[in-house]
Amino acid sequence: MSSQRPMRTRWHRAAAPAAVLALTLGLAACGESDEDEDAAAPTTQAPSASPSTEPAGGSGNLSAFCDAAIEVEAVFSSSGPEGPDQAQLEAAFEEARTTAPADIASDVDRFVSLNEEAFAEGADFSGPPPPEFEEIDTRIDEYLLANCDFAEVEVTGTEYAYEGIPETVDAGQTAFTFTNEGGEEHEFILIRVNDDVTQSIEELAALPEEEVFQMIRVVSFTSALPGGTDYSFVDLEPGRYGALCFIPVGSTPEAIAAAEAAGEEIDGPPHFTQGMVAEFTVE
Ligand SMILES: [Cu+2]
Repeated sequence: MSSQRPMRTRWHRAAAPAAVLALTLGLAACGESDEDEDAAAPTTQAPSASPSTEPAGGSGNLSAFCDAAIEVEAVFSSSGPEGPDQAQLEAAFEEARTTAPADIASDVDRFVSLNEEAFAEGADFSGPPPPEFEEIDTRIDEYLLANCDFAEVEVTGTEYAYEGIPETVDAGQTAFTFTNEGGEEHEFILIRVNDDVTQSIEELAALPEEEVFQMIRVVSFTSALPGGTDYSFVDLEPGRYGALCFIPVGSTPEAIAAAEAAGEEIDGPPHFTQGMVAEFTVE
């Protein structure tokens, strides 16, 4: 629960493409971030002029809320290293807030507020998210899974493979549930390969960053420690998709904690080079 690694949570979705790149290059993605606990510190709740100061409680339009949740994730996941587009993000947040059913409205309101505070303060997202954020995020995810009419794909990760990814998946709104049944941390990074690209997912993963982002886009970014589960909600369009894990071999929770305490990175080869990579077609 509290053992989520900072870089691997939805709180850091905005930084996910950058993390992919850094890990592709074998660089430290988030090793130098122990002194920024003030980055996400809550400010006093002074009302601002933003439209997000309305009280919690939306229209209760479940279908529109499900759409909005997918849009929020899409805005985060599709952003480049510079972070998400602020106008798109604000619009998606506002749609989620104003359509949230009563059962989940207060969580959505707080989720949006925490994000807005972090962005307003220029948070670099390299520190751990507040525990409150993780709890709210999980409640919203579970609500979406139980109430939205999403197709569901259940994926498990072990050393070093994915299981449960079909060869073909129907286009449309889809919930991916990623459960880590292994002994190391794993991630499930979902990418859409551009139509004119023929390279394998492994070949793409090995390319320099300035090349690969001309050839793919990140659809979602999910990770879990051993025994953990995380979710992503996406609207799949037809095309070629890949899933891959950049976590270095040897990333047990104990090794991760020891490396972080020492200010070091685990330097094993990325899991995708050991077989933790998959490809499927959406049609
Ligand atoms: Cu892995």
